[in-house]
Amino acid sequence: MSSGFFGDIKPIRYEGPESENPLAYRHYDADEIVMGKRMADHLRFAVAYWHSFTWPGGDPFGGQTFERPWFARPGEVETMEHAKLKADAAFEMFSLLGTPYFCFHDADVRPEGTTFAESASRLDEIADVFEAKMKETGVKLLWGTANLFSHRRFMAGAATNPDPDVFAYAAATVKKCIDVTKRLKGENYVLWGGREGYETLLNTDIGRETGQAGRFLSMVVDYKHRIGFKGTILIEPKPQEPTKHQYDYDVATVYGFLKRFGLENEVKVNIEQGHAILAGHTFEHELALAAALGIFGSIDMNRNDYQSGWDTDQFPNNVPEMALAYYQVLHAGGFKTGGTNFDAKLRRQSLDPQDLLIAHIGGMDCCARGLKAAARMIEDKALSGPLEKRYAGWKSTEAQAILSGKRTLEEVAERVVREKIEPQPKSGRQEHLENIVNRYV
Ligand code: XLS
Ligand code: NI
Ligand code: NI
Repeated sequence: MSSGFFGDIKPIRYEGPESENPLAYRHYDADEIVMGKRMADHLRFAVAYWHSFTWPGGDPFGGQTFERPWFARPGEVETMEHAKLKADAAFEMFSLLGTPYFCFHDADVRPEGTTFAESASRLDEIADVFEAKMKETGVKLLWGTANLFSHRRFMAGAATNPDPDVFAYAAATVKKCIDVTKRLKGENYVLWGGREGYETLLNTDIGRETGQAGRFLSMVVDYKHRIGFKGTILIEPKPQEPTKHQYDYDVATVYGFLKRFGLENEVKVNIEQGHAILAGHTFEHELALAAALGIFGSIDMNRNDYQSGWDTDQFPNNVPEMALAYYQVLHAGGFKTGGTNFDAKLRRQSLDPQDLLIAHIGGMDCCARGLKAAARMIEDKALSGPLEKRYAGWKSTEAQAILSGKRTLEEVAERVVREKIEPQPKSGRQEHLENIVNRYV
C-alpha cells in the first residue's frame, strides 16, 4: 500500500547501535525481551496524526511551510479526497516505522462539514477507510479524541462555555468521537481540556465553569458504560496554553477534580512531558504522583524547549530524562491500556518526507534506551533498595499502629516522652543516588 509520498524507502529495521544508517533503529528492537516482555509491548508507540499529517508548519509569525499532496491548494476547499490521500500517507508511515498504534482528533482526519451532521458523516466515512487500513496493516488505535478548541465556536471553551449550546455541541461531538473510537477498537479515549480555562476572571465564573466540566465528564463516563466501551477515559492535564489558565492544571489538580465529582475510579490521566514542565514539575513527578494516586494511564512523549515556555511539542531526545520517566512507568507496573504517544511535530524547516521518519526513529530509539536503562535499575533494585531502607523504620510495630489509626496524638506524644525519643537525622544521599542513576544512563 504505497502512497508514493515516502518514495521507495523500505520498512525501518533494527540494525544495532553501530549502524550509521539514518533510516534504521539502533536501540529499538521491537522483539527484544526486556523484563520478560517484548520492547514493543512495553513502549506501545503511537504516532499523532495531527502533528505529522495535518499541521502545515505555521508559527505565530508565518504560515504553511510544508507542502503535502493531501493539503488543499490556496483557494481550494479541503475535500474528502484530500482526507483519503492523507490517510494513505499516514498508514504508509505507520507501516514503514512499525509503530503499532496511532491517535487522532476528528478534525485531523476529515474536513469540517457545513453542519454537525455532515461533519459526523464524514467522520464515519473516514472511519471506513481507517478500518480497512487497520485490518490490512495491523496498526491499532491507542486513543481517539475530539478537537474542541480549533473552531471559533469553541473560543470560550467547550464544556465550560458560558453558552449551553456550545456545551451541547461539544457533548454531541464527544459522543460521536467515542462511537468512532469504540468502532475502531480504540484502547483509550482522551479528553484534553483544549480551551477549558479562562483568560480573565472579569468575565469568568470559575465555580460554575468547573461544575459544567464535572457534569460533562460524568455524562461521558455514563455513556461509556451504557455503550460498553471498554477503553480507558483519560484526562490530559496542562496548566496553560491556549488559555492563560487551564482548569486541568496538573495531575494533582485533576485528581482533586475527579474526587469532587466522584470519578477517581473511572478516569485516569494521559501525562505529557511538556505539560509537566509547563506546570513547573518534572515529568517523573507527574508520573509518580499519578501512580501513587491510582490514576496513571498513558503518556505523551514530547518535550518543550526549556527556554521558551511554550508547548513546542518537540520529539524527545534526552535519554537520561526518559530513563527516569520510564523508571516511573515500570515502577507503576507498566502500561495497561496506555502507551507512548509522540504528540510531537517537526520543526517547520524540516520539509522532507524523510524528516518525518527520522524524527520518529530518533524518538523511538531514545525511548528504547530510556526503557532499557530503567529496566536495569529496576532489576538491580538500584533505587528501590535504598528507598526501602530509607523507610524501613515504618515497619516497626509502633509505626504500623500509627499508620493504621490505632494511636491518638496524645498516645504518640506520651511515648515520645516515655521513651525519650530524640530523632537522629540521616543523610538523604542524593548525590550518591544521582551517581547511581548516571551509571545506568
Ligand atoms: C495539546 C495537547 C493535545 C492533546 C490531544 O497541548 O497535547 O495535542 O494531546 O488533544
Ligand atoms: Ni501538548
Ligand atoms: Ni498531548
